[in-house]
Amino acid sequence: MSKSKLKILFLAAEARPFVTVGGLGEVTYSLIRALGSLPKNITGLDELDIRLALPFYAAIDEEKYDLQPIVDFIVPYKASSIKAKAFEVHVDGIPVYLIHGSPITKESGPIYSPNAALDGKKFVFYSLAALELARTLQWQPDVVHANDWHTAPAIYSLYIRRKSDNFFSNTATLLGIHNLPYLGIGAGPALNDFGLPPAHGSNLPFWAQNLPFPLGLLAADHIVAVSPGYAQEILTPEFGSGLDKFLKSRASIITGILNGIDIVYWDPETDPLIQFNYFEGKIEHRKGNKLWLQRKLGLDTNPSIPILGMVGRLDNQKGVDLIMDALLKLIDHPWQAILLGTGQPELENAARRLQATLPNRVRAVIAYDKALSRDIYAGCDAVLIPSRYEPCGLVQMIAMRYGCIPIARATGGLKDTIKDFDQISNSTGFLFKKASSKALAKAIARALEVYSDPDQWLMLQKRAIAEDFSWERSAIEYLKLYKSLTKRPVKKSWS
Ligand code: NHF
Repeated sequence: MSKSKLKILFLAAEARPFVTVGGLGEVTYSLIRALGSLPKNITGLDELDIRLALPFYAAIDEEKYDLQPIVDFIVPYKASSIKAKAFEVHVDGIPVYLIHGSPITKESGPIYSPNAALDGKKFVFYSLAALELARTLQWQPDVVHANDWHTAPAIYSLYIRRKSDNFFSNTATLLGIHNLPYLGIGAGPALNDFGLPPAHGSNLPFWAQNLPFPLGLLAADHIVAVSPGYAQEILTPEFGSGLDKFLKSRASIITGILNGIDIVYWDPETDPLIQFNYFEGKIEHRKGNKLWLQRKLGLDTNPSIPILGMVGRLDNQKGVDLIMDALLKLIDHPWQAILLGTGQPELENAARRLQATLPNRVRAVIAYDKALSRDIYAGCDAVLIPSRYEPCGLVQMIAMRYGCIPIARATGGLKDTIKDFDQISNSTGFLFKKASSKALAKAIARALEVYSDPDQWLMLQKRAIAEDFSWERSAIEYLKLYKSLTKRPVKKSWS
């Protein structure tokens, strides 16, 4: 007989609308919303009870939400304990718990802290507090779905306590990998202080036996990487962050499920932040956005010059350095470029330098600017995504939905979501293999050539816009996985 109610506790360091630093915040919100909106005839359940717990960061604006204090409880710490308090708020019908406690302070950063020790204490506290909260509420989750290193301690803790703690003895665990290289270095002492021992005797490499993410990966009943491509890549030395051999030993419980995008939030037809709304059938209206963008940034207002955009963190992972070198190699081609984001100071400076070198062609906007990012999707012709690795990537999916063509490195989720112009007649973008400025420059040159044929470019845009990146399909895959996990015996020793 199938279970009529399924209870999922979702843990992540970020979630829109409360806090979003990167893709994780976007994915958390849109995935739980998609799960929460699945109709009963699809879920086959009387109730899918999904709840989210978040740290109550200093950056969350209390005034904006109708927060209800619900319970006080404690989290064991060293020989004593730390007091915690939970507030509840509903977002699109989903209960969200904001967890307050002394390790979640202003000093421990608005969200992430450059101080690994403070960050470690904050996230281990929050992970364990979320479990204690469930216990205090007497709400027994069937599955705890944690994400990345910040919440991996909850998975490890469940593995340890399931042997003797009746409340959680049947709670299954799922750990999402959004960004493997961030292993939680610096959080080792906090694990120990909160009573989580190193996993000596396990098959984790010795150096990883006291790190949150590896411990979560060791303990989880199932692991999900955010694209099928990344699920394969993490098993290789190039992308495995030193854990590739260990992850290979767990390959049978690793699945890749592609992220989606919230197609209501990202919709050029209704987007209130862009100047001219449009849809596939009226794609020519994009031109107004392009001219507006050129004017806004003081570039030549000429619709025939292709604009290349870049939106996101200015860091090494994203290959921002490759963009600057590649553009300099393409000086003889017609283009304008807009780089938007913040990140590593040396890359921010390099972007500023590029603008100083090519003041008529380049704009480097070193800021987090939501409105300008929308203008870029709606007004640029192409977006550059030369990531060194990309677990899934959202920029390419959003860009395609706005008819902005991705020029991206063939890695992880980029490879899974973009069909390269050279290979397939139903292509949606341009892919290149090697993480070099030469390879990127070649891909840009290919795109510029296609751009010079307006009919061909239009066909490309129409195909890109027509791609379906909505969450429903992936939400159904997660649901299937949750259901299958509740049927498997939970893991009580290292495999
Ligand atoms: O899309 C959300 C995001 C991914 O590729 C992205 C990344 C961080 O690097 O899953 O997480």
